[in-house]
Amino acid sequence: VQFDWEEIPGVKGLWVSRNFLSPHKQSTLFSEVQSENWFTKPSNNQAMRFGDLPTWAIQLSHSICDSVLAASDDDQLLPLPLDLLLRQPLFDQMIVNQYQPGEGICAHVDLLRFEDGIAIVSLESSCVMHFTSVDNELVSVPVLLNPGSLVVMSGEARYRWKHEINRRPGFQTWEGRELDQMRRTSVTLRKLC
Ligand code: AKG
Repeated sequence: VQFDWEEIPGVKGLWVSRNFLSPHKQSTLFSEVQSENWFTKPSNNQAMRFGDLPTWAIQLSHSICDSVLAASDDDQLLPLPLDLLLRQPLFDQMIVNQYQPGEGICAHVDLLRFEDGIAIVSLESSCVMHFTSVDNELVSVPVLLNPGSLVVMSGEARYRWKHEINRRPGFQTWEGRELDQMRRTSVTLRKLC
C-alpha cells in the first residue's frame, strides 16, 4: 500500500495520511472497538486504557509505525522523528471517543504527561478539527479528518497548537459546505512519559 502523507501548511509537525485505513480495515477496526462493549449506550462516549493495550490496538500501532516508515522511502519528510519510532512500546495509552452528531471536544493541548508523537485515527463520520496557535489565538487552521485517516502531531503541532472539534451548527464547514454529521469514532494513541 502506498501511504500518502501531507504536512498541513502552517502547522509544523502536523501530518495527515488520508488513506491510512481502507474501507475494509475501517470496518474491521470499528468492529473490534464495538466488541469491547464500551459504548453500550449513547451517553457512554469515552474509554481509556493505560499500559497493556488490546491486541487490535497493538496491531494498529504497528500499522502506524509501518505507514510512517513508508514515508521515509519517498523522501526525508517523516511524520515522526525516527527516534520516536524506535521507542518501546510506541504507545501505551489509548482513548477511544465515540461522538454523537453535534458532540465534539474543546480546544486543548494534550497533557505534558504524554510524550511527543500523538496519533489519531478517525472512523465513521468526517469532521473538521481546528488547530489554534497557543501564541496567537487568531490563527486557526481547519483540517478535514475523513474516515480512515491518521493524524500525527509532533513538535510544534503537539505543544504549541490547541486542537478542537466543534460540531455545533456552523463550525463543520469544508469547502463551503456543511458536513453531514453522523456518529464519529476516534482512536487516540499516546505514550506516557
Ligand atoms: C482527545 O481525546 O484528547 C482528543 O483530542 C480526541 C480527538 C479526536 O477525537 O479526534
